[in-house]
Amino acid sequence: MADTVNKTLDPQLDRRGFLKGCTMAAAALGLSDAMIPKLVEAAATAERPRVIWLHFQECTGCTESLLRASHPDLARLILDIISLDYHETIMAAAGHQAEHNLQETVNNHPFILVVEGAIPTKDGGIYCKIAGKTAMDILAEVAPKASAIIAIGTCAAFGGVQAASPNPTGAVGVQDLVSGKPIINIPGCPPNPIAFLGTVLHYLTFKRLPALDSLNRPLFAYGRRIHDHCERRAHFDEGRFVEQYGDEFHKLGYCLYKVGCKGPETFNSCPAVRFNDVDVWPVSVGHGCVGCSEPNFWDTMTPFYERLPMVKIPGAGIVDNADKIGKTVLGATAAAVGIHAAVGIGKRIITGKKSEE
Ligand code: FSX
Ligand code: SF4
Ligand code: F3S
Repeated sequence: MADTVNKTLDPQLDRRGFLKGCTMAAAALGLSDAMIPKLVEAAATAERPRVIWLHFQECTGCTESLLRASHPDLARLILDIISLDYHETIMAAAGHQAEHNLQETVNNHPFILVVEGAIPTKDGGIYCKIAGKTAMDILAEVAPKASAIIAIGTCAAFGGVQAASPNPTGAVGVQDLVSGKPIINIPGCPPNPIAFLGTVLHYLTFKRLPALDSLNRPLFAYGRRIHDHCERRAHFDEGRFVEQYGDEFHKLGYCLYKVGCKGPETFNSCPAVRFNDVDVWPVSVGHGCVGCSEPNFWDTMTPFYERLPMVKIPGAGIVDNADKIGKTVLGATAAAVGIHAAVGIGKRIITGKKSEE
């Protein structure tokens, strides 16, 4: 039954595409060129880990950005290095056969669990059901048997937009319910496919998960602040701002801080890795970052089109101030996370194994 999803997709990736994808992942991981052959070898020869991919409360944007991106090589590479045994959006199986596939892998094989979407916990979790079971119950059944869990997207990592106040369904992320397993968060709404690919390739090459930050995000992808790598940063430092979308300063590519860019408080690799073959990211096409990879961004980063609550902006030499802004708002975010974790959680899934790295 293994690999039922892969067989429904395109023909094999050619050598050129394979090498290109591995090279991109190596660059994202911050590895030197000398490490590329090791990565390529692992991608080509390592036993492909079985993956069960569960969908809960979300828009399927994570899957879309991963598999339908204008990087066909990237999508194909991801599907070449994992054995995707269960994925509700793209698997050929349906109904009882699909459920059988899920049980077969869960009960008989080691597997990595990927969760996309938040888990509603209010009223016994009735706001998301698949095959008659709540998302909470499915997670409670599958998570304890997984070798590791990847929460893909901000919904699975932190609850996502559906957790916005007043969070009517009690939506939470995987780590709010599951403990005792290695959990790696790959947030973003949607995340960059390279963050997922880099994580899997790191696992295959080095036999362990990449180093994580305090929010369980891989440091290689989330260790840098957007603002510090933004191509509009010189405009910020010089006090050249867009005052209104569509104004002359917008056309000149000035900094989007005053129209709401949350780059100073967001940690992600967007300016460096960018999206799709056209090599763009939100700020490069004229829209501020909304902080989509940060916990509670739906509450703490709104209104999206208003500037960060802060001090007045001097015309120049603002680098230090920008750094202070980031710290202040991140403090507020961390406090919000604490509150979020303390309330509204229906039940917790304890798996009994200690977390690893
Ligand atoms: Fe959507 Fe994924 Fe956003 Fe959530 O991405 S792009 S709502 S993070 O779970 O499908
Ligand atoms: Fe770039 Fe936004 Fe920072 Fe301006 S505020 S430099 S647009 S990240
Ligand atoms: Fe999200 Fe900001 Fe990147 S909105 S996609 S973290 S630029």
